[in-house]
Amino acid sequence: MKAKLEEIRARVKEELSKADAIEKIEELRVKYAGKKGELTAILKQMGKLSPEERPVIGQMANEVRSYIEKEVEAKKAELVEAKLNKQLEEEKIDVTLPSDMSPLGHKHPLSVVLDEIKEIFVGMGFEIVEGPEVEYDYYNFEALNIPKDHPARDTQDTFYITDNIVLRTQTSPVQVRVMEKKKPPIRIISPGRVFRSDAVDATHSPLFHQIEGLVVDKDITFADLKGTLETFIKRLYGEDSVVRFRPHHFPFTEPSAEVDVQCFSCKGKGCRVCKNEGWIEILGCGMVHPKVLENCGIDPEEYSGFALGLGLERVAMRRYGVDDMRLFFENDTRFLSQF
Ligand code: 2NL
Repeated sequence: MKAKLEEIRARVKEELSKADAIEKIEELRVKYAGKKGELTAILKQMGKLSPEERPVIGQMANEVRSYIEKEVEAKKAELVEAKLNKQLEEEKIDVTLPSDMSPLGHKHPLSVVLDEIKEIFVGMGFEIVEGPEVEYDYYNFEALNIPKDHPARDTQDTFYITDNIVLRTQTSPVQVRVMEKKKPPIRIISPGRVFRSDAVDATHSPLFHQIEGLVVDKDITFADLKGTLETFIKRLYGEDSVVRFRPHHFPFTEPSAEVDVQCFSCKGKGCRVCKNEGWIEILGCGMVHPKVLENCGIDPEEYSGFALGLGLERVAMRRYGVDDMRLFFENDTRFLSQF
């Protein structure tokens, strides 16, 4: 029996040294020291021993059992550590390596120009006001002195939602709403999307952006309009810009004008940029029509005002030399990444 115990101990030692997985070690423990293991089998035969032999063999069996348990635990710990070290080695990350650069986006060219225009007007004391893109016919047309038979109301130009609801064709309705609510002084710009049922081509889109401006106060004159717009254009196109006012007609202003800037490419001589005109049209403007003020509950005998409107796409096309408006709306990054 003694020899058998020695032999078990030797076999455990031998097998443990060969074991390379935690599961195998556990199997080993069960095989030798488990309830149905070899050691237990030997202990069951203790009854056959003489009373003198029993304690000696008993002690020896206990020693072998604790030897097995100790060695099994030690080997287990060794393997767990080895496994962890291997994992740590394999999953090592060099935190000092430079990372892949994720591509940075940037402002859309229309936003660049819009932000610049907003900044100029805010600098002159204007507030920025926005409003609904779906409007009542009343706010888009009626209040602005655009009569029922005016060509601007033609179904060719306006998207009708119902008989009296439209997609706004300009941002003036935002300003009408402000005049209705607020007593002058009023000094606002209203930028936003506007809609016209135009066929798409290089210079027309059914959706484009407009910026309108409105000033209403006591004693506002055409001189205020001229001064403000000259300042605006010089800030936008450079202090040496030459500006001219040309008589025009809008139903919502009287008198009305269009404002041109002398071609910055040929200085007025005529070239491809200005289509040989020498001048480039920038915006439309005028003194707010007394009927419009009245429609909004403002007494035209007490107050006067001026208004202006300009298209954002046109400004951006000139600024960046873009000859096709559609490029702004296609979101092709090969185009957009150039700005
Ligand atoms: C253009 C230029 C313009 C206005 C817009 C306006 C707004 C109110 C009252 C009076 Cl609330 N006028 N806006 C004035 C003149 C020109 O836009 O080319 N429009 C077709």
